[in-house]
Amino acid sequence: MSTVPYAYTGSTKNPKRSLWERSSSAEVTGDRGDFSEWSEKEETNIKGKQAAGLLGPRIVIIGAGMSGLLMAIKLKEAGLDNFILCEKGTDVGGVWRDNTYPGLKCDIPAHMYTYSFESNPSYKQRFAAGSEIRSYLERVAVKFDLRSKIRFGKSIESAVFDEPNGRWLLSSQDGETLVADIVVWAGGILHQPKLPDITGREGFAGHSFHTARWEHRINLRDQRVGIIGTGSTGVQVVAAIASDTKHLTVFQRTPHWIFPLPNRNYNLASQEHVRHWPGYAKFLRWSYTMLFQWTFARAVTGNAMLQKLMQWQSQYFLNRKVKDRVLLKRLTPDYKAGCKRMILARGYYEALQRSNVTLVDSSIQRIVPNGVVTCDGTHHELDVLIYATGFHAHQYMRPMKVIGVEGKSLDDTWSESVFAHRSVALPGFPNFFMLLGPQSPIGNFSAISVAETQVKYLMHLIEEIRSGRCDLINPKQEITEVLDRKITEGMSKTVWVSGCNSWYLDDKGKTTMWPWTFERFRAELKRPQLDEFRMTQKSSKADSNSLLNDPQIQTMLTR
Ligand code: N01
Repeated sequence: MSTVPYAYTGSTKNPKRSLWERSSSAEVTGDRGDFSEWSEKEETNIKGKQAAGLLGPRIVIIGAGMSGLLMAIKLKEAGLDNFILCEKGTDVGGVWRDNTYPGLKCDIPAHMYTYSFESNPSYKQRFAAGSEIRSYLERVAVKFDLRSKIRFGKSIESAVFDEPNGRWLLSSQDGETLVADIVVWAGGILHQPKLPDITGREGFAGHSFHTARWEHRINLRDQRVGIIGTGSTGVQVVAAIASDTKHLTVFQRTPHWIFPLPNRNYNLASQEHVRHWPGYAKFLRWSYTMLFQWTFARAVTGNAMLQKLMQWQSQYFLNRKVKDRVLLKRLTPDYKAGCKRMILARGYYEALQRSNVTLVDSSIQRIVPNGVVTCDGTHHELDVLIYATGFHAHQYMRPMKVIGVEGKSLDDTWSESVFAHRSVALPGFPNFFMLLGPQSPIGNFSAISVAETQVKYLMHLIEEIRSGRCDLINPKQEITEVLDRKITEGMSKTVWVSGCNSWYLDDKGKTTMWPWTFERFRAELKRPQLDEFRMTQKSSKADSNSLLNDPQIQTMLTR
């Protein structure tokens, strides 16, 4: 196969520009022009498109999970083929690839968790198993012919804005440097497992692991298992493994509210309906979206009546499932429902009342080699310890180093708190975009709907670049500050700040979510208002490759 490098010859508007420039100077350690992943047919296609001026700017998408795949599909649809996805893992799927714990289910109705343009007739249940969603995403990657665009095992460690040349230089862990005109970070929110800071954790002598790194080789049967954490994940795990362990000890720091939305099986006939009638699939997606939009999404963003109704239903569910007054009291939260993310799950309360399960709500004092010691002095002997302790939700792309205009780093920009311009961009980081970034609507809602809104918005911005109206798009600092202030003010009405601790809050107690309804988010992101951005041309049209050798930049990258 030919491995002819495509030489970068000019600005993003130049139809003869590169597919992927691998810079040839000292900064780059990869071989020049090794396009071994590209088939000859693809190369011919690419050359044809280059000649026709169809390729457009070089775009790197970081992450091949749900939102990265979506971005890629929409770029392809728009004829913008000059992109790759860099995926640190070995397959697509993001959190659905990483999380394989027993009991993993989508905690919103799965027909709502599909792309609007691609239904999934194969779902077997309303709350589909994680493996079904993973298979769906794998199928989507094949159907939309994205796999050849994905560089698996490529973890991007830094992104530096090469200001003189108006481009981004991305370095991966294997020493390669990629050049991009546009970067779209699609790395997800809940992808960095958080282990608790408990004395003695390292000294535990049995098997221990985080739920997002489940050790399937360990057979839990005949083992004394402990699990720390009773959030959405812990509750699903407990319900699934309780009957498969010799003894299960559940360490609860705070009880969580559970909402009783029933699951249901989809039989073959119902799957066939979805397969053959696209209108029916759309109807299902729409009706669940409406249900969640008009209930949960409103209950948490200021509708006091709906919040009370949600809490009443959750309390009623708990009262019905737990008859023991003492246990009932220990499981009843003392904060408003929705303050922590509402759990939609079944089977947890039943599991807790099994004879081989113990709920422990005394605080953990320390972990010892053969178990956990709680503050009441009890020593809980364990063979296996599972951490269902959540994720570093406020890290976003970090620890990746990102350095923007005038050498300002992302760490400095976000030193007070994370924020974004309309959840997708950042002042001082031109052409660097995010999906599901800070201030995106999260909570009990479909992240796919959120990502679709953001991708549509970004496609308008990318079109400005592709068409040549500008090379660089950078949100105005002053506008972002005003928007950020409004969002912070809007937060005061949400239930998230009503007096509980959750992953919605950062370590300063600030939430970094969208505080209003999803409809408002969609309306505000319908199209970009271009006067919110500085749209400029590159000062230089010739790439040079000295930036990564700059000692100042090198210091920042190693800091
Ligand atoms: O994490 P969490 P999660 N000592 O942060 C406890 C999504 N999700 O993985 O409540 C003792 O909610 C902590 O206690 P407390 C969903 O968005 C989706 O469960 O802080 N305990 C809490 O109980 C969800 O919201 C799906 O007092 C400690 C738990 O660990 C998000 O992921 C399925 C502790 C952490 O709960 C995160 O859920 C599952 C310590 N030192 C999850 N540190 C699907 O849709 C933490 N805890 C498939």
